[in-house]
Amino acid sequence: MSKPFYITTAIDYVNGAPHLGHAYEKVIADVITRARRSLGQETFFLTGLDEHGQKVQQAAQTAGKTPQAYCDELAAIWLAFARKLELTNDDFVRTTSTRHKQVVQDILAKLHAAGQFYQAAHKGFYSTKEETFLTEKDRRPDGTFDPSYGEVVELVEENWYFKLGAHQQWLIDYLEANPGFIQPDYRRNEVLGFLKNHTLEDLCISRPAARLNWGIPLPFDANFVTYVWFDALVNYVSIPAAHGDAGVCAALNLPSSRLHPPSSPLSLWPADIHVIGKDILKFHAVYWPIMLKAMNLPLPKQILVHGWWQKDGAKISKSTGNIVDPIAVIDEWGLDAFRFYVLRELDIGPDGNWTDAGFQSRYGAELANGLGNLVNRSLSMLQRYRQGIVPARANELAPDANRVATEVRGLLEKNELQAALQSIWTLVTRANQYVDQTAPFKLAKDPTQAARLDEVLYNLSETCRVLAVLLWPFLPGTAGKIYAQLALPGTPDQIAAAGWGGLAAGHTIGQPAALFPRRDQPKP
Ligand code: ME8
Repeated sequence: MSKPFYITTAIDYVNGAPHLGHAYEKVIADVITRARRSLGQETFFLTGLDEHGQKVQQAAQTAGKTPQAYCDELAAIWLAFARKLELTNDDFVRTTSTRHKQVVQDILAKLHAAGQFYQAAHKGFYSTKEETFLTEKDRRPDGTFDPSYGEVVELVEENWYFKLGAHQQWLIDYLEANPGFIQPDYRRNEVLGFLKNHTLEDLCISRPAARLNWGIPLPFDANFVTYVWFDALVNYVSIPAAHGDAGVCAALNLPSSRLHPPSSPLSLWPADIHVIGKDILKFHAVYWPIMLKAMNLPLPKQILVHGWWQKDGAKISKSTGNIVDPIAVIDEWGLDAFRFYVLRELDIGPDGNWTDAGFQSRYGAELANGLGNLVNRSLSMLQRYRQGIVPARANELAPDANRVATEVRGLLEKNELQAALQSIWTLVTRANQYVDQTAPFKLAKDPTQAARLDEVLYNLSETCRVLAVLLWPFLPGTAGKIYAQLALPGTPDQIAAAGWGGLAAGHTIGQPAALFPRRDQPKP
């Protein structure tokens, strides 16, 4: 049984509606998944929802609903959002599902039996409003806590702790020996710096049920529920277990009778990539590897860390109204325009800044006037001058197309999505220049230039076909439309088809139609 390329995203808190940051991360994972499929690999793409914990409990309370009813309602919205983004996820985890909760409890029971946990009392400053312990770092320079924390009281609380400290040197050695484990490099250096300069505190893995009951009960102590991060991280292996992953089931001694393994089990773990945002790096690069080591499971191959979006240079925030509603953008401009902007504008790593003007400028220049214009005029001229019938093969643009296809293949293997788009657009630009240089509209007026016009039209229509193949992971709808306008069967979802010369002489194309309608009016 071959192991699919297994990719995950962070699972989102269901304490509100999805925003730009959530959409961006899911689109990154979707493009990487489609790219791997295009490169000929089997894939398994997991995304989903983090439904337990204080944030969700509070949001449910505010909405006047039980946490489960609240989660069920929001899960429908988030699932619809995944469909809106045309994510090709193979499963969708909800941490309130039985298949997940059981695995969390199995792991807790196993680690407890192995002596990995201990109980201790913690004395600290507790914000009743935020329902969280504050640390020394939360103090203002004058020693007081910010009034936004409300009343802060000193409290002693019993909890269960997971022994992390014993694994600190092991983790440092692992990160040093595996430079690709956390990407980009500066994120890896951040984690190494943290580990080398701090003594790891043990991780509190419980919350007293008396103050937070929206969580998975500890199987060995009914007075506590599981800390939401311990619960959430486990999704990356609970879903493989639910798909009958033999390695996970064996390492965790999961009773296969209870898991109802599917008739054709999948071998998923270890994950090839966890795609996450920069704020949750410590959980994935410190706690999760140590949890896996304690479970006797191998570590994921890579943690790929993206940056955060701002809007107009300021933090995205519902309360200040500084938001980008991805659904509104998609409804107005189309899904592919949204996918293109976020991937072309921002490399995976640094922070980005959304501006409506920047979005519209890329839409106009690169999509409407660049790609859209190229495809539309190429296919329109083939219709007008040759009744849509593809002339004999010609190879003038073949070196450019083949160079870009090779470059894109290499960049997709390295998950360099922005660079891949830049490379694809060198071909768009080259082909648009070719139209201007060869002036087929003039050639068409001169019967002695018929053979030259044939050559030009073949070069252009074949370039459109190659572009559809290269674009498919990024802009699947647009790639499909180009294929349909070329009247080619199937989906351009295999990069192997990008080799020059795929369009056969004598083939009749379909009707061209604008891919990205021009918008001369700025968005109101
Ligand atoms: O952290 N720009 O959930 P979450 C880019 N449930 N990415 C952003 C962003 C922004 N402005 N805001 C948030 C959680 N994100 C946990 C994860 S995983 C086992 C549990 C990203 O809903 C953020 O970095 O707060 C994270 O990767 C994802 O959205 C979910 O954030």
